[in-house]
This record gives sequence, structure tokens and C-alpha cells, in this order.
Amino acid sequence: MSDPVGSVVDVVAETAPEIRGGLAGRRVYGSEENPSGERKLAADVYADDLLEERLLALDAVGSYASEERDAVVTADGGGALHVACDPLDGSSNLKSNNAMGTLFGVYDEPLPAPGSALIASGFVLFGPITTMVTARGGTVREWVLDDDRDLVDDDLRLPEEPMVYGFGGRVPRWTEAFADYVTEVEAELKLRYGGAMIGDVTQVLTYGGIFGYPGLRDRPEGKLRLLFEGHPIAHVVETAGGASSDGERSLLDIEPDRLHERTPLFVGDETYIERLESALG
Ligand code: AFP
Repeated sequence: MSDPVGSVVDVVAETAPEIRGGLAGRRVYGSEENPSGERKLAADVYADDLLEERLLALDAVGSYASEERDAVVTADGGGALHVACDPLDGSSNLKSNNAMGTLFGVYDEPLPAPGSALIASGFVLFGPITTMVTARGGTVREWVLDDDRDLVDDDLRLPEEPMVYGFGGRVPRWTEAFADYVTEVEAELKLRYGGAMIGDVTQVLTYGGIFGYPGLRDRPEGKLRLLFEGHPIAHVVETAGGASSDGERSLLDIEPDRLHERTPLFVGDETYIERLESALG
């Protein structure tokens, strides 16, 4: 029986070792910037080109969009799935040899699409080992990607007891209301912030807690992209029993107007998300 969404997951899983294998020689910045005005690392371009080629080769995939490309790339075949990728999230961690990864979201509507059109999501984490997490059909699964793909958790759930927190952005640029909320949180949880959302959210999925990148005084929309980071990571965490927010509502309730729209982003323990929304309300 054909499994179009499964074919997308398979391509990401099969491409991940090649992405990881190509990182060492691609730690240099090119001259180009991505649509968000960030310098492109050679590794960003490499990962993006591999994923675009492989995913658009699938009959099921009608279009591909990524954080690295101005516009959506449409396939000739007219497939019903539309894939949005952050090919290398946390690529600035490559120079410091820290965690990073590949994010993907599978939509059943053309991009940019609302979070309600997300039918599968997931990420590959290039840490000490390579793991993949997927969310589809109401279940989150985790695999170790080595020579094979070994399922290590067939129903990954956010731990009941929160333990860690991590918030991005420079502290002087935080709003007063957010800074007051963090003062409460840091008295209760342990700080875990590594500069790559996938690594930091995996801390939250493993130990429980909250991750966020807030709207800032001079940049109320925050840094992270709704379609390429917000929607997929919110879909994973909410499917695992957690919650997400932009400070007011679930990230999955937001319908982007633009492909590269930014959003304040929070994911994790429902109670901490509720307290955040009260603090910012
Ligand atoms: P890069 O891909 O440029 O390294 O940015 C990573 C990221 O988009 C996200 O993965 C992190 O949570 C966040 O930015 C880190 O931002 P700061 O460098 O401002 O902490």
C-alpha cells in the first residue's frame, strides 16, 4: 500500500547521513544571504540542494520550500504534498562543533499554509549520535539513524515533571513582562540553551520543561520562522502531549501571510506555556 507521507520521511532519513557527512568541509560562509538576511553557510546550501532534489523527485511531493530559498519550488508532477524545510537549523553551531539538525513539515495545502494543514512533521538531530523524531497520526516516534534506522521510542511523550528551560535572544532586549516570567522560571528549572532549536527542544522532550525565542523590544516578531521552525516543532511537541504558543495562542493556529514570516516561539510543558501567556497577556 503506498504511503506518500512515509516516502517523505524515508527521503529525509536516507539523506541525513549524507548531510552529516558533508558538514566537516563546509564550515565556511558564502557571499549569499538567505531570505531572512542571514549569511548562508556552505553546509546550508549543500543540505538544501540535497533535500530539494530528493524530495521533488517523489511523485507525492508537489512543492518544496526552505528557509534558504526566496520562493517555493514547484514540481512538474503536481503531487499533493508540500514540504517546508529548515535544511540545517543551528548551522552557526557548526563552527563551534555543537548540535544542529534538519527540520521538516509536510502540508496538504500549498505553501505558505496554516498549521492546520500540517499532516506530518519531524527533525533529524546531528548530536553525538544522529536521531530522527517524527510526528504523524497522533504519535511521536524516535529513531537512531546509524547504518540502519532503529526505532527507539514508538510513543514519545513529554515528561510530566518539567526540569529544563532555554530562552533565546539577548536579555537586555527582552520585554519587562517576559523578563519577569523568566525570573520565576529560572528559580524552578535548570538552564539548557545551546543555540540550535532542535537540540534545545530535544532537551525539553527528554527532560521536560520549556524552550522559547521571545519577541524582543526592538523585534516584536522574534527571530524564528513560523513555517520552517514554528509549525513543525509545535506539531511535534503538541503531539507529544505538550503545548506551543506565540505568547497568545498555539503556533498551529497561526496562518502565515508570508513564506518567511517570523514569530515568537514557545514549546513545552502546558503549565509553563499557560503561565507564559498569562504573563504576556
Ligand atoms: P542559525 O541557524 O543561524 O544558527 O540560527 C539557529 C536558530 O534559528 C535556532 O535554531 C536557534 O534556536 C536560534 O536561531 C538561536 O538564535 P541565537 O543565536 O540568537 O541564540
